[in-house]
Amino acid sequence: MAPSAWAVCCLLGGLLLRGGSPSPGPSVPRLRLSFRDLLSANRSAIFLGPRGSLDLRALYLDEYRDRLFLGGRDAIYSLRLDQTWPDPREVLWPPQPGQREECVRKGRDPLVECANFVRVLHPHNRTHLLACGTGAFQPTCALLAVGHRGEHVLHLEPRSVESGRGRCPHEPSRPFASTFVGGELYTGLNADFLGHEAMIFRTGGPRPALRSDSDQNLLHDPRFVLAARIPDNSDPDDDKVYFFFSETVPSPDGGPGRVTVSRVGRVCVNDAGGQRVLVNKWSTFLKARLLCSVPGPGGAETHFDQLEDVFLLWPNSGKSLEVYALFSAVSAVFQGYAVCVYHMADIWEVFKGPFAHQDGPQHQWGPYGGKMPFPRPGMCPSKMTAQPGRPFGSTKDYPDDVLQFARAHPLMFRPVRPRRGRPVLVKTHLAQQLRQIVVDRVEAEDGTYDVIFLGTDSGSVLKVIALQAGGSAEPEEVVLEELQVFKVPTPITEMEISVKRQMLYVGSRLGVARLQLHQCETYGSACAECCLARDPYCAWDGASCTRYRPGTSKRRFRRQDIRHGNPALQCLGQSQEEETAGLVVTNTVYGTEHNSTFLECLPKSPQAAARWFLQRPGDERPEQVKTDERVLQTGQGLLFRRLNRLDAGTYTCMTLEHGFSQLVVRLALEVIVPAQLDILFPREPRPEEPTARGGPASAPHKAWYKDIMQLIGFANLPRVDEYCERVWCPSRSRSRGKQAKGKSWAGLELGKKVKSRVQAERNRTPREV
Ligand SMILES: *[C@@H]1O[C@H](CO)[C@@H](O)[C@H](O)[C@H]1NC(C)=O
Ligand SMILES: *[C@@H]1O[C@H](CO)[C@@H](O)[C@H](O)[C@H]1NC(C)=O
Ligand SMILES: CC(=O)N[C@H]1CO[C@H](CO)[C@@H](O)[C@@H]1O
Repeated sequence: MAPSAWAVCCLLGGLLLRGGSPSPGPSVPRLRLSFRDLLSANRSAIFLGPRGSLDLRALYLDEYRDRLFLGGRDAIYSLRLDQTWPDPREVLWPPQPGQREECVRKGRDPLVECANFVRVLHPHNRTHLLACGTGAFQPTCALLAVGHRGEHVLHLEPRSVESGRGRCPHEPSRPFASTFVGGELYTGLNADFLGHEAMIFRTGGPRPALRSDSDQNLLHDPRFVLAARIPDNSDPDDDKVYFFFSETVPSPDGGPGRVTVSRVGRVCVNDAGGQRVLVNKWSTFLKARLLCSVPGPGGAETHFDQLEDVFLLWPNSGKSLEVYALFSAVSAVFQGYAVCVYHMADIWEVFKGPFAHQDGPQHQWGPYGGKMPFPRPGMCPSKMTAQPGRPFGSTKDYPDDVLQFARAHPLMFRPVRPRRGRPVLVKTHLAQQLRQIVVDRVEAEDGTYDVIFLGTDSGSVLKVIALQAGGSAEPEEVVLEELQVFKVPTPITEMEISVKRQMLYVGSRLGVARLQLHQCETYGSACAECCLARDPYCAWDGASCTRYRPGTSKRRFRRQDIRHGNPALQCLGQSQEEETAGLVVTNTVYGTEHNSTFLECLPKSPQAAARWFLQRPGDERPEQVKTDERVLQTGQGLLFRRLNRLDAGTYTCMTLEHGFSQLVVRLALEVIVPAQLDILFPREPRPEEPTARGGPASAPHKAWYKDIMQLIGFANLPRVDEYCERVWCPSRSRSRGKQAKGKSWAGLELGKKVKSRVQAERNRTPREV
């Protein structure tokens, strides 16, 4: 960008100095886009409902019907995805009559708790959704008619309203997870009014409801994050519902206090409970620890134990599901986040391994080494168990010793370790907290990349890739973009991706935003900029930065290098064009000797480190500028605290990023020495100068002259018009036509006067200059 005269004059005062030389790390986002940027570029759109806030609690992305369903406070919304955003439909669903009053009477907060917060939205069949809300502390479920595909219908079926106990929590905000499988709802929640009793429930089908055994102490103050059916193999009898949660357990080494650990738990879809023991209770529940840690100095591991969110990356056929999990670690001295990836196959292995066993409450945990009953506890009744002579067609047929064992050993001994044994991403000392994760697997020219979208507590989304350099353990993290999706800082509570639409749907309490996954032209209009962006979605097509699509016909012209982001190789022959296209011109700036002056250089990427070079008149080549007490380099440019006449010359600001240097600005600095000023503008006004009667009074205009002198100097008198143009041109072109001559022209007239004065002085005293 061209440094404006404004920048030169006006930045002198209010400079922000960054400590040290500016070389930000890779975890600084390469591109930061504000709420306004996103809206004005049509990158995002916002829906806050008719009352300015939805109090959003549930979001269901329905790709089959091309709809987005939102559960809010006393209302449900439906938005169409295939038309101009958002064309909403609303259904009001307040609590049952009298319920709000009863909720208040029981001591609950009338504003924050005593409403129907819709927390469950699942597809029921081709025309209906199942919706459940807190019902002002009386959970309620109902069927919601949404119409067939292509229709935009939304209404509650009044006769379907029924109790939602065990299907929806009482509280509007407590973590909770649910999934709908085969007409039944699986939930992990605290099901009682006081919120003490944590359970995994199955309700809603023809089978009797099934729940956790409360004597069994299966779950310790759990925070449920996700529930999903994940088939183990092609046998549907083997299907299981997995729950991801963290819990607070007694210290495993027998010490005092409690510790937080993260878990994956599961139950069989065809679990029917036991016949004599565990009647209407889960007979197949097992859980294992999810480990996510980094080795620290001296072999001590830093554990990330609080599970924040989970995203399931479903593979193309033939590959195992990958589980992306976002963890936090919060201690008095340290706050950090980590993303670990687990292969589903590794989770299955742990469930096939030894059970954790403790001889007594004071004993150490160890692997169970005794004789195992058959069928192995946790196994679903299937072809494997129902062999000839072994008629275990249902968990009701399981022998008592199997059920007793399952009851006493719900935990696996081995933890699940992440892919490559360590996180793919670790973030510490963040200004924000991370709340949500969504991942998109993207084909790029040089490979496949998992683009990670992280939702923060301040209403923004980080778009990140983690590059695994060949063989080395430490992945390289590249923060591509930071997108401020909501205008005000508000925690992001929901995130869903539509790969089909290349959109992210981002929810907070306030409402929901639709966000394009990429907008390649934002990176700039030059090949190098496109390449340095390292965005797997984008590539240089010979003319602009556009969405990369593998296998398109113009492939030959595509330039993309995510791994190294090296435009020197990718953009060979392209940068020449940019230079000759006149993207970088030399501008002249003026400073007064002994005064401060600022040369502005704003790299396009904050990841780039800026370097300044100076070529003095007569020098053969530029030399790097030496900074010291007098000459400071800041994040925005070069600050001369006290300008010296020897500082005059041509300054170039280059940025270095991934070994590729880019010329950002070239400035010719001219230094006006005080002697010149004194000759031109003596301290006392001269008698022949215009006075109050003849024109502008001299004393107030001394400041004007000084400003103009800073701009024009002596050496470049022909440029005075150019500079006046630059200083006044915005107001001039705006007022052109309306106001041929008037007050707004005063400055320009003044400039002309100065010019002739300068010329006169110059003729008189050339040697002194
Ligand atoms: C904004 O984006 C939407 C969705 O991609 C598109 O339908 C619409 O035409 C765009 N509007 C403008 C002005 O570009
Ligand atoms: C969906 O379920 C509702 C309620 O059970 C029923 O009225 C409706 O006919 C069902 N729709 C279809 C397409 O089966
Ligand atoms: C032209 C100009 O701005 N001169 C200023 C230089 O700095 C001294 C003191 O710092 C000021 O008094 C001048 O006005």
